[in-house]
Amino acid sequence: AAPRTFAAADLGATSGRVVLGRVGSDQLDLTEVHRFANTPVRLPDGLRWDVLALYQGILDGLRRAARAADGPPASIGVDTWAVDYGMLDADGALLGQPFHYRDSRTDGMADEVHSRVGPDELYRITGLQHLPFNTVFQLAAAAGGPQLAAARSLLLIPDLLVHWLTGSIGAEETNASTTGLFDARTGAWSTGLLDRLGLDPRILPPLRAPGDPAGTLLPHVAASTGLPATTAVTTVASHDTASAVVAVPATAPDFAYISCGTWSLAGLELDAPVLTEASRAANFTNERGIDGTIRYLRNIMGMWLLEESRRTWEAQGLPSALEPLLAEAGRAEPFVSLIDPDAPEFLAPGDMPARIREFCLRTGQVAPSGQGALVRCIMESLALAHRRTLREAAVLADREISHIHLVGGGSRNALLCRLTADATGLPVIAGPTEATALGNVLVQARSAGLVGDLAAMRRLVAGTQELRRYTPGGNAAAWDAAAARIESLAGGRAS
Ligand code: LFR
Repeated sequence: AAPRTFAAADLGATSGRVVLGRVGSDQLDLTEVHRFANTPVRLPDGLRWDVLALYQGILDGLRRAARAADGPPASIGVDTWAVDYGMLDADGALLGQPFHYRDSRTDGMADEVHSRVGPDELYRITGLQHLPFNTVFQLAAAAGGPQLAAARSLLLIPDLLVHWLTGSIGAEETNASTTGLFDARTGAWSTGLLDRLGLDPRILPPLRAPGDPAGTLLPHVAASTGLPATTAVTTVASHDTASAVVAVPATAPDFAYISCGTWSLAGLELDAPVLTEASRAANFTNERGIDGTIRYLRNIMGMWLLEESRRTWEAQGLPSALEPLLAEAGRAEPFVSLIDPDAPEFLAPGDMPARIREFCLRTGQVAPSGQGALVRCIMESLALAHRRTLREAAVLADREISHIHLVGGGSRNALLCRLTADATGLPVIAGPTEATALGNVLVQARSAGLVGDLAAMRRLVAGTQELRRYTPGGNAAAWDAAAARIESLAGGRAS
C-alpha cells in the first residue's frame, strides 16, 4: 500500500504537540507541525488544566496539518496523561475546568474510599497501583458537590478532546484502566464498585478500544481547520504511556521498558494481570495496553524532579539550562546523597531542591552541595528506582528480563541511560524519544491496514528509528551498596 499520513495530538504535562506521521511498509517518519505550552492555572479552589487552550493548540496544529506537503492526514488520534477528566452536564456543557492530578484536594480521599471498599479488595478488582490522584479518589473529593450532581458524562481528557472534535462520546479502555473504576480481569467498568462508591454508572461512557473509529470532524471543526469533514478520528491508546509502550522497539520477548518523561513508568508487558497481595503490597499497577495486554508497572516520580528543580532555579535567577546541569552532574562525586523519588513530598509543584535537601538531612545524609550534586542525586536515585522496580516486577510476575528499552524524552538523557544500565546491570536500548506520538500514529496506521500486529508495529519502529545502546559498566558493588542504603533510608516503603 502507498504510504499515508496520520496526525497525532499528543499532550504531555508540560507541552502539547501535533505531529504528522508518514507510514508505509518500511517507512515511519514523524514531523512536528505545532508545539504549544501546557500551563496549569491555580484558581482559588485548586490547580486546573487550561483545557480550552490545549484544545485550541490542537486546532492550530490541525490547521497546519491541513496544509502539509504530503496532503492532509487520513485520520487523527489524541493521547494525553491519564486519570484526569472533565464532566459534561445535560446540555453537553463542560462543568468547570478539569483539575490537575497534582492538586491537593485528593488529600485524605483514599481513606474515604477505603472505608467503603478496602484497599485489598479494590486491588483485586482494579489491579491499580495506589496513587493519591487516581480518578476514584478525585471523584471522592467531588462527591456531594454540585458539579458531580449535574454531571451526565465523565470524559477522560483525551475522550473530552475527541468529543469536541467529533461530537462522539466514548471511554478509551487503556485510559479507563487508570481510573480505579475498571475491572482489570474483565476489561469493563466495574459497576459493582461504582454502586458501592455511590457513583452513578450512567456517567461513564461506553468503552472503546484502540483502533476503533471515533467519528469524523464536526462541520465547524472542519471549517476552522481546513481539513475535509470526512477526516476520521481514530481511537488510539489514548493513555500516553500505553501509546509509548506500543512503540517500544522490542524484537525479543524478555524485555522490560521504562517510559521516561515527567514520570518514569517502569515495568513489563504481560498477558494477564497480577492481582496478588504481594503485587499490591509492592504497589504495582495492571493498566491495559493494546490488544488485551497488561502494562505491569510502577510510577516513579521521573524527570519531574529535575523539571521542577530547573523551574525553581530559573525563578531564583540560577542557571537552569539542561545540558550544562547534566554535564556538571556527570562530573559530580557519585553516591553522596540519595533520595526515594517517590516520597510523597515530591508530588506537588514547589521548591524541589529544598525538598530534596530536607530529605537528605532528615535521613542522616549530606545535603547535595550545589546544582551538579543535586542533579547527580536525582539521576542516581532515579536509576536506583528503575533497578528496584524492574527487579521487583520480574519476581512478582515470574519473568526474566534480559534488556531494557528506555523510551520517551528521558532517552535523550545519556547520563540517566548510562546510570540505569549500570544500576540494573542490564543493557539499555534508548529511544525512540517520540515513542508516544509514534504509538499514536501506528495504531491509526494499523486501522488503515498499513501495518500488522503489535510485533509488526515494533519491528517497524526498530527498523526506522534511531536507537542507542548502553552496556552496563561502572562499579557493581557500589550500586549494590547504594541500593541497600536507599532501601534502609526509605524504611521499606520503597522496597
Ligand atoms: C504519564 C502519565 C502516567 C500517569 C500520569 C498521571 O504521562 O500518563 O502514566 O500515571 O501521567 O496521569
